[in-house]
Amino acid sequence: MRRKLAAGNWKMNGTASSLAEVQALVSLHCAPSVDILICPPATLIAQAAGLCANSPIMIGAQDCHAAASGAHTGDISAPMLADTGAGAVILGHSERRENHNETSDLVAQKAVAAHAAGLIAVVCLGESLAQREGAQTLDVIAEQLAASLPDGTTGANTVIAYEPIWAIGTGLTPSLAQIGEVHDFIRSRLSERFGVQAAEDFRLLYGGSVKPENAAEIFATSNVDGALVGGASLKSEDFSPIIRALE
Ligand code: G2H
Repeated sequence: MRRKLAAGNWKMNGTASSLAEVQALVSLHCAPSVDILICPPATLIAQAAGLCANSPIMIGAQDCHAAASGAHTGDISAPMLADTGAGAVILGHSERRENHNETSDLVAQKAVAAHAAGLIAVVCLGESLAQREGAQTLDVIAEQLAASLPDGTTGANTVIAYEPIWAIGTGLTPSLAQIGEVHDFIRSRLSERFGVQAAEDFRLLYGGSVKPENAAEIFATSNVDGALVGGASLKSEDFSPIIRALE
């Protein structure tokens, strides 16, 4: 039985005062029946992890370098993230793919680094609006899924997040049928590659304009095991009801 996961992606938002939101979630969710992951900016990981030290809430990062160390000015490696208290790292978010020209091959290399450091890789996939309108969605997802997951990927070390680019931060969400179609497709592709039993272990998150008002119906959709939440994860008063909708 897959444990549901509510993951928050703060993106490039938050300063020390935002740690009050982490503290609020720690207080509100002492014994959750679902997993909770908060991915603040790297500057806050250590402090956030400290606040969650005696809590089931996990702190994660939003990216890592593929190398463990070296001459990569400004980058942060997976072992460094683990050292600061992170338990997971988001990889291949469309904003990384677009703004930093990240390819699926690079995402796979980063996933290898994350796994080696003991981090759960939250690997993001998603089509653009032009690809959706061109009926290319499943082809794009198939290519990204195949190329972004390295050998050694399991449901224990990896979570898949489906985030249609056109739904990110726009307030637009796909229909429940569209979400279900892609999630069912991802599960079937995982079955082909890793086997039916192993594929059942993967958590498949939906991401893109998830909010308290639409969370319950999204979570009732086929093969949706949780959400990767951006804007609505910044405030505990928004993220907490999303967590509760999953419980
Ligand atoms: C998609 C999501 C979080 P938002 O990027 O990864 O952001 O919920 O703001 O659309």
